[in-house]
Amino acid sequence: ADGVFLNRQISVLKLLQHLNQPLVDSDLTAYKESFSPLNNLNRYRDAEVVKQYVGLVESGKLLHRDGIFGLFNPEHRQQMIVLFETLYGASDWDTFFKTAVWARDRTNPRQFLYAFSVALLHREDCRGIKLPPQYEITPHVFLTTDVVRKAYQAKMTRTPTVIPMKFTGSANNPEQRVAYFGEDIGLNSHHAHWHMDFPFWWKPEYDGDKDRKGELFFYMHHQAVARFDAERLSNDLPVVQPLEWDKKIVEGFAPGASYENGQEFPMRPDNMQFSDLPWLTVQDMRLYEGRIRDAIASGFVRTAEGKLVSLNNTVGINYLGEVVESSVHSVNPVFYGKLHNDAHVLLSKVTDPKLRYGVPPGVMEHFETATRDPAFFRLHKHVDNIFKLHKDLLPPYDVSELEFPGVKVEAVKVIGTCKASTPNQLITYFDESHIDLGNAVDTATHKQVVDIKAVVSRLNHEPFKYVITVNSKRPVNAIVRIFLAPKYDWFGQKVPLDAARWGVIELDRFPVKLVNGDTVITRSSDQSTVTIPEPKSYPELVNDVERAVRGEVDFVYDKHHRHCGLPHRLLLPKGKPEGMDFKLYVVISDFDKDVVSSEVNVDDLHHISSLGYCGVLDGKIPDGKPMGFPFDRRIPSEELFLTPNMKVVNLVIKNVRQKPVE
Ligand code: CUO
Repeated sequence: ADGVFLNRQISVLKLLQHLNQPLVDSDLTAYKESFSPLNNLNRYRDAEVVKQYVGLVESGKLLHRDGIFGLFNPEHRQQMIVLFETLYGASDWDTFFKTAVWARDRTNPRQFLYAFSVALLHREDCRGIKLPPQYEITPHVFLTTDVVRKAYQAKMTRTPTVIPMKFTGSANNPEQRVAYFGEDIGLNSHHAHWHMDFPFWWKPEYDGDKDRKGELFFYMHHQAVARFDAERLSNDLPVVQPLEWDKKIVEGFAPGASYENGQEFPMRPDNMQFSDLPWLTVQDMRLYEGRIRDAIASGFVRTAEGKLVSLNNTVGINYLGEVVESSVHSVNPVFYGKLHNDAHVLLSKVTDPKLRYGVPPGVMEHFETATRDPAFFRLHKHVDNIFKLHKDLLPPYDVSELEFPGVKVEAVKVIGTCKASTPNQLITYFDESHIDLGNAVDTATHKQVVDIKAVVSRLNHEPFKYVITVNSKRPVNAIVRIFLAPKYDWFGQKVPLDAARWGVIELDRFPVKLVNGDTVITRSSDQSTVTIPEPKSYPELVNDVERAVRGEVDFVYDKHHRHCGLPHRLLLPKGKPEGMDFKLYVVISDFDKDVVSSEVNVDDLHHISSLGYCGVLDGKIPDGKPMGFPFDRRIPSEELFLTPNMKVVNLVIKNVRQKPVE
């Protein structure tokens, strides 16, 4: 990486340190005095928006620094958008960064962080810059209160400490068995970043066209639910039941965490019922959902102008995703409401719906924390069922859409790289990961650094590779799509393909060139295009850049770096100690038919990282097939479905106590 980039990268890291306290770094504080947005109005796309933001600051109307920023709170969000537009509209890096420094100490820290992060992720001149992990910038919202308390103790006594963090709940709660998944910090980070890359409040006038954002909303959450169900089956729990507006929310949840200002995240007891909020009733939810269901049944949505838009095609899901989420792109937010977003708020406020007790927002009201609550998956199962209704009304793929004439998958093998590996048997285990708590307790002015970390247990798996032998009658370009599905349901019954298909987990999707005759494709698990590698911890990242500045190491500049993506550790579901049966599906399709434009070249796609669940940041998603193809539609006949370009093999996933020897 060059000096300009390194300078930007280190500036960002410095800016986000100790966000709850005023900046002390002298390199940055210099800007605080020397730069003023109002004196530089010609350096922004929209001077009015800059004036609006400065006006908010000066009038004292901005959310207090000690307040709790909630993205679903319309006022908080509007303020954040004004700051975002100011930062995003800055005409060059210099203006952008100086504005950020100006805003940092004047804005609520998490409100600032959100606006700054989204602006950074979308600015052309910030491509490749790495944000530190969310859970190390604002550790409070990710950590349990007891860990934070212990961290303070360690700080007071200046004792370097490693504090074990347990999953919330107790063994009396069966849901506890899958807490390792919902509470995984990497999963929460992936989810938070997905919503930063595809904000529901993203306006059409911002540039960057957010290709298939509504469909991605469906698919990323659909996969999260499918994965949660596979984890549940791995732990002898039945698949998650959808929430219904009129039924009890059976599972409670106690986050055991506190906001930076000391207020506790509310706990929800078992069997709560949805109730009306002052501005939103449960009846509204039924009404909006009824309209959405009517739209699906009739095969079209009605736009705000009264036009009918057909859903009976491959783009129908995109319209529906925007409507259900509901994003600014919804064709008719007044008529269809904000079903999914409002459900997050209803759940978050369910213990104090009349706002009588000043209870702060629940975990469901922040994308950074939502997946901790089992109700997150129940809500998204409900939402997913709405999408399923639509997909089930589309005609099943016929053979001509499934087959790839002349191409036959001869053999599929999955091989773990551990010493004791058996073919088609993969190993998962739990390992330990450290979270740096420097920003939870350190004071920015306190020079003496005490090493304080939390240690959490995380699901991981042995590295493995797929070996796929394909025979082709001619040299041709292809896309390999790999999926995994549990073989048996909770009752121990074999799952028929038409039921299993909705629960398949996407493991990988990548282009290949097939030669005339046999091609042996070898693909390692860590190349997966649904996952991202483990992010570096905050101090590690700082250290790497500082060393690169001194010329000691090279800091790899990757323009295509993504923060969104399932943590690679979670690629495989846990499985069982005695081994759990899965089916692995390999589908080879015709690259030239699938890609969105003839200009997409097989050789140009290697930079794509977490395309599967996170799409792309610029331009069009190269793979034009509906997400989840070919499992997204009904499969009336297994025999007709499995054309020669597909193959299914049995796979066993075994969870062991200790990391196997590589
Ligand atoms: Cu991601 Cu409900 O959209 O959490």
